[in-house]
Amino acid sequence: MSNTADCPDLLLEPRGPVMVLSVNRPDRLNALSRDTLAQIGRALRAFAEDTAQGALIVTGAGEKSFVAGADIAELAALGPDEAEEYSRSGQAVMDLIEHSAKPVIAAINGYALGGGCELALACHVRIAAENAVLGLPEVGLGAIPGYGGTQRLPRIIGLGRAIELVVTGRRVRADEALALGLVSRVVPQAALLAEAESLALAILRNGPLAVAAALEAMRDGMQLPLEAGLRLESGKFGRLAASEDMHEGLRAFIEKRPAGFQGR
Ligand code: CO8
Repeated sequence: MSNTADCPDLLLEPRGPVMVLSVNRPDRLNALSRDTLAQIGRALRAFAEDTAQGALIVTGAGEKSFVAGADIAELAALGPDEAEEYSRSGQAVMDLIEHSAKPVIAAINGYALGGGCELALACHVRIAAENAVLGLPEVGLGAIPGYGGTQRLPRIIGLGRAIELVVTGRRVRADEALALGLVSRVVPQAALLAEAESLALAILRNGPLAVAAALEAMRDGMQLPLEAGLRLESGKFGRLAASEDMHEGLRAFIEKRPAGFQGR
């Protein structure tokens, strides 16, 4: 595991085709400073360009916290214009995650509060350890979620449930997060990274162009009326039919052999 001079608050560990990014600010429970967010942005751009890396796991270093939020000490010093800009720059990093053509999995290993929960919400898949605690407690600080929480939470768990969580600022434990659909699996803490890795490897056995197209169709389709979403889906289906991968996948099924996808 290494952190580079470029990303001192992150640990970056390639595990074969899966990159594990751990936010590592132990004295702040991995809270995100502006600089930490910029480092995550840089790491994401490097991941996007690295053809050896097919999937990313985002987690927190240590056993207590995924990410305990934005760094409250920094927020306390913001005026109105700065606060809006701060929110926009954090949202841009979350957008990079959500728009990744390669799957990004949040492995939530403890507190995922405020900006930490919003970081997890931007990931394509969320799995949690049994000790995970999630929530958007910003209203208790007199603020609101500013890294996409008011927008992504309702899209993921539905408006009614999201309103209740956001306006109470209530924290939920892993089992309730699972029941709400906020995470898709809960596993013992010791198994979390292995589970995230095997999920990533399962995705990587599929056609990468198809995975990217499916992620994009679901993400963009959620913003569209059903009819437009269906057209979006058909367009992507048609374009995939021009790929070697789709022909390989279909031929491999007929020939009863594993597919050898090339990403072309
Ligand atoms: N920011 C800065 N420092 C933090 C944060 C944080 N979010 N969370 C914890 N820390 C620090 C503590 O201050 C403490 O430091 P010190 O040892 O110097 O006192 C250290 O981490 C350990 O924390 P605790 O002693 O509090 O540990 P506990 O086990 O007692 O409690 C909790 C753990 C429950 C997680 C508690 O630390 C807590 O409530 N943290 C704050 C959680 C929170 O409210 N997060 C939301 C922050 S606001 C936000 O994320 C907004 C995002 C959108 C921003 C938009 C830009 C404008």
